[in-house]
Amino acid sequence: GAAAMGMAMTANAADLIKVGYAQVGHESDWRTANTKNYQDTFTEDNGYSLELVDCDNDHAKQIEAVRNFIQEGLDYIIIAPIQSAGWDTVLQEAQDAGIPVIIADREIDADESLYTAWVGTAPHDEGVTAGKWLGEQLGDKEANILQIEGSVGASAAIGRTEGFQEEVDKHDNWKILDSQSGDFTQDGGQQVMESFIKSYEGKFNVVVCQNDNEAYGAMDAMDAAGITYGVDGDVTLISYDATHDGLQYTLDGKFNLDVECNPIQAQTVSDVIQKIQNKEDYEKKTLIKDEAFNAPGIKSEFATEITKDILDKRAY
Ligand code: GYE
Repeated sequence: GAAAMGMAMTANAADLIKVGYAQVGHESDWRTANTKNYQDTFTEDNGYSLELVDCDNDHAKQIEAVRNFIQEGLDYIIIAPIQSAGWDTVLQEAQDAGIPVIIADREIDADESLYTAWVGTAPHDEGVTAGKWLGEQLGDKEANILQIEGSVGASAAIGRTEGFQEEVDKHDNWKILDSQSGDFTQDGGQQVMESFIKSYEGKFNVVVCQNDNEAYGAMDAMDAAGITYGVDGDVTLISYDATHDGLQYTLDGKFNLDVECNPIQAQTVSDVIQKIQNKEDYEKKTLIKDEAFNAPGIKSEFATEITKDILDKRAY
């Protein structure tokens, strides 16, 4: 009847579910893919109007974006939290206004009663995977590690750092020589790697970058200094995200390992919203599953060998 017709034609603005997404920024290819995934999913055809705000990796801007969503009286607010701390006040404001909040992608340090649901990935597990893989590959060889962390205060960085550290602590002959933030950007990765090379040239055999873009920057810095990495090089290079380009470098043997983190989360968030709309039970927390990929020819209990087939299926 009328509802079906309404869906088939351009949706009536009043019928659309109004959703605000306070997005982290545009720091990485992962983020670009995540933004596109929301734009492709929260469409008018699917019954939504989407207001997506790029918060430029600025916590104050993100709080302001959420406050604006509350003031506009949107139906749902989605937040990909830049940092995990500092959310109590604005979440209370959303709750007082009766607007459900879904935390997406990253985690926050706030009581669960302050938000409706969470959908995201498990950075701590990703860090553990990287560490276990390295242990398996090195056997009893020593590891002198340089780590380029993600953005300071972001759960994606905190979790990866802690998970990896747990594995480092199990090896007497492993050492993290230094660990600095590259802010999840290619430029940041390059700058940190250049300064690491000045301080530690000849002293490291493992570089861990907490996302693919940082790893591209680190490769540029190592190339410029004549340092070799990857399966045929002196340095084992580990990255996180497993975006298309990251997996291409893995297939080429430039990355030894790329630990996946899946940015395709919008449909899962939409499913939660639809359940709330229909007054059905929904999951308070939904974890998006990840795996890990290593260069061809490397057998591992913790990662899959990358193939051209897997790469070709990776759209982002
Ligand atoms: O790894 C990085 C992005 O929050 C999991 O943020 C996400 C991270 C991702 O900028 O590339």
